[in-house]
Order: sequence, then structure tokens, then C-alpha cells
Amino acid sequence: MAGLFVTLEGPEGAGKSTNREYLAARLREAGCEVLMTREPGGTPLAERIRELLLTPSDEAMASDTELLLVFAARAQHLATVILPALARGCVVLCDRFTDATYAYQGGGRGLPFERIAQLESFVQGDVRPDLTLVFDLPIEVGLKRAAARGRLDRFEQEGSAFFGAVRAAYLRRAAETPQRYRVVDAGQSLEQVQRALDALLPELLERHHG
Ligand code: Z5A
Repeated sequence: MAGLFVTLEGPEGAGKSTNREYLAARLREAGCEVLMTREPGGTPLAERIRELLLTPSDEAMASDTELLLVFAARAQHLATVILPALARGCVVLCDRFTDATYAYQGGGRGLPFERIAQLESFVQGDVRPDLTLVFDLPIEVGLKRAAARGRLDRFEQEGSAFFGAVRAAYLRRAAETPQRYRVVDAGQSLEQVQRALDALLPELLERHHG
């Protein structure tokens, strides 16, 4: 792949979207072509799957249905957006990717990690992010930020045990493969978080230009 695949992860309200914009601006200033995208979603079809996943409904969604919908959206997103952008040499900044599946469907819902790994290989082959930024913060701080935005989506209606398991799964994965993950303290002020991202910029550029 000629480009650089960077994913932004973390629990609710961690500031991924806000900081994705910031990072994109810094990378563009440094001369990179940047594509910002998100999961679930990123294409018209995958955004329709996102609606199914996030909209609360009277019919409870089985955990396996949720898992398969997440990977169905990902297959579309990879084929039509992410892989073509990487082939063009872009830096792809993706708000959530498969680490979110390990964290939410694995940690949160309790689905076996091996099943997620099988689908990961099936849908992605050997495509993995080059770098994953985990925006970590205490659950209650993130939920307060998310709640301030208004109506809660289907995931945000879960309880603190669910989000505790999500956060733990992210931190475990980051600790297991430190060369791919950078954990950012997202509980700090936005200014402090952005200084931490500035410090990561040289590494991003180095990885991109090789
Ligand atoms: N999901 C899944 O289950 N499995 C999967 O495989 C994938 C996803 C890919 C949608 O994701 C849901 O999909 C998600 C998991 C599931 N669960 N939920 N809900 P999403 O990323 O679209 O949804 P989200 O996590 O709820 O995103 P978010 O709440 O929008 O968070 P964010 O993007 O990390 O935060 P933000 O919008 O940048 O910031 C939130 C607010 O906090 C905003 O008002 C900011 O101005 C403020 N903020 C940000 N940073 C700071 C700091 N440092 N200080 C103070 N205030 C701040």
C-alpha cells in the first residue's frame, strides 16, 4: 500500500471526530493528501448499515447480527473507499475500524475474539491499520460529553459495565501490540490532547514517507 492507514479509536465522547479534523489539518499543512472517513459507514451503502446499527428499535438485535452488519459495512467501505485511497497514496484517517469490533462486540457484547478474528481475515485479508490512536478517558467523562450532545444512540444506551469492558478491551489490545498503537490521554483539555497529537506528527510523516 502506498498510503498510510491510521485509525482513531476509543470509548464514547473521547474526541475522535474533533481530533481527526485537527490531525487532518496538520497533515495537509505538511503536504499530505488526506482522506477522512468513519465506521460504521463511509459509503452511502455502509451509512445505511450504520443507521441499522445505531437506531434504537423495539426488536432487540442479536449480537451475531450486529457483528455481521459491522463487517458487511466494512467490506463495502474497504473495497470502494479505503483501499483505492491507500493505492493513490493518501493518508486515510478513519474514525473507528476493527479495533472497535474487538472492543464493542468482543469486550462489550462478550462475543469470542476468535470469531471476530476469523471475520477480520475473511473481510480484510492482511489489511490492518498502520497506526491506531486510542483516545482513552474515564467512562463517566466520555458519557457526560456524549450525553451533552442530546439523544443517545443504541450503543450509548448501554450501562457502565459495557463501557468498562469496551475500554479494557482497547487498552489490552494496545498493550499487546505497542508498535501499532499510541494511547492518548483524552481526559485532558482539548489543547493538551492536540499537543500530544503534535508530538505524534513526526512519526506519522516518517511512516508515510518511509
Ligand atoms: N461500533 C461497533 O460497535 N463496532 C464497530 O466495529 C464499529 C463501531 C466500527 C458509532 O461510533 C458506534 O458504533 C459506536 C461503536 C459502534 N458506539 N457508539 N455510540 P461513533 O464513533 O460514530 O460514535 P461515538 O463513539 O459515539 O462517537 P462520539 O461520541 O461522536 O465520540 P467522539 O467522536 O470520540 O467525540 P467528539 O464528537 O469529537 O467529541 C464529543 C464531545 O466532546 C464534543 O462536544 C467535543 O467538543 C467534546 N470534546 C472532545 N474532546 C474534548 C476534550 N479534550 N475536552 C473537553 N471536551 C471535549
